[in-house]
Amino acid sequence: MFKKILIANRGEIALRIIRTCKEMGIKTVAVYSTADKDSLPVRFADEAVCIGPPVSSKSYLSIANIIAAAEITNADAIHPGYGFLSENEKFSEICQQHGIKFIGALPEQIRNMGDKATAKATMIAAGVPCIPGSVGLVESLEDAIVQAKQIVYPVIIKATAGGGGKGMRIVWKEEDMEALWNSAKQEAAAAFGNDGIYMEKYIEEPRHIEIQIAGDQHGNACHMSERDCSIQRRHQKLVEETPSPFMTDDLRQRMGEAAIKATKAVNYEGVGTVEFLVDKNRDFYFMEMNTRIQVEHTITEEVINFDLIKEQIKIAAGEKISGKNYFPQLHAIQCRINAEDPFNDFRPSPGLITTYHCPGGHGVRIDTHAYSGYTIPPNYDSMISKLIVVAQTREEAILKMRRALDEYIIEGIKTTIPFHQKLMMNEDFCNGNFTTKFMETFEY
Ligand code: MV4
Repeated sequence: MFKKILIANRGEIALRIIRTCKEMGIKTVAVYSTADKDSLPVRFADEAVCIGPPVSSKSYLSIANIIAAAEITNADAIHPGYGFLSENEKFSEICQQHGIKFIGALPEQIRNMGDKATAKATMIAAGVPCIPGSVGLVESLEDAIVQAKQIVYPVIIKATAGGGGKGMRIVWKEEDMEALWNSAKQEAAAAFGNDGIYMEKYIEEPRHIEIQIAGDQHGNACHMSERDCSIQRRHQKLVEETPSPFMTDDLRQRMGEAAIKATKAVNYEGVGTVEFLVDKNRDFYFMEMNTRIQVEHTITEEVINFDLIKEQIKIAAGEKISGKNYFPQLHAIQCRINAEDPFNDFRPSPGLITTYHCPGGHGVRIDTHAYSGYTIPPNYDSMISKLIVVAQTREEAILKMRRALDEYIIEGIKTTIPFHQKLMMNEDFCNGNFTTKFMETFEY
């Protein structure tokens, strides 16, 4: 087992990882930018190393600075958390070259799943259902027009280097293709330095349902059922829950099997997520595979009573997983509490937290690095807390979430707490009647 893990991240996830390391008897190294010198991960880690100024490119994204910090402190592994360098092929490879275990996917897995057209081709070959569309990249505008006719409009064109909606365009009719093709290519070139585009049939009003998976170094794989992440705004998830209110036992069985096929197809090592779109007929299609721990891993942990960070560390150290799948009996919901004004287009609201009081009680979990007197720097993601509830049923979980939100007091900044309070009272949400389009029409 590792003796010392460096956490190449900040905020709640850095703290989350430190907690598990402590429970496992593993020493921890926090790295921090000057903006984070007063943060809880820095206080709670055994050692802390400053790796640069607030701007991420010179600190949390600086491979050289992070490797130097690992060498100085003699860390034998690095946990990247989510975001930042967690799905960076080069970082995974450089860790390998320095004899430091990267607690995440191997470089070639990151590369192959990061290129969405390659990922899709891999999944088709493995027998995982995919959305009908182009085979590989679309070479030209003329080619796009020919293929779209075969696929039948509406179609969606997607940047192969994308994900998260960048370089993605919905095309409803042929006469719109040229302008949308050109703008997607331009956006992809600017954002990713790669303007490769592929095409699919556009699925209207889908649900975003993902399967948590794990694979070990010995070829074993298992799944831990689904999370419903359909409540999103501009590709930012707001609420996640498990099980999905749209799920059936049969669909879970089949999506779980497909996710295992995906895991085995890439000899996946570590914990990961296979994202699917599910249409109104409950047909499901592979969308992307995430080779990292996700923000919403918490709800899966609550329903299976299992520490996914611990599992990541054990898999990275070479331990075997049992290979049995998980079909939980509880219901968990997570609300992402962001330092944003939900009544002003979710505008970021960094600054000093003057009052902080968090809810508690049975079935309530909070993952946060916030405290009274903490100043949220303006340089990073605006998520400051995750409020998670777990209960016997979805109805009880919603009641518990309403109660917990009412107890949650954060003053000095604007937060998304009032948004979540309205959402938990919404009839369609409470009936499980929502798709990825929900936020486009939700008024509160
Ligand atoms: C789609 C789609 C409909 N049809 N693909 C959004 C981000 C990227 N991961 C893929 N996305 C989508 N791909 C086809 N063929 C709709 C979306 C989509 C979406 C997916 C999941 C969650 C929220 C979404 C919001 C808008 C569009």
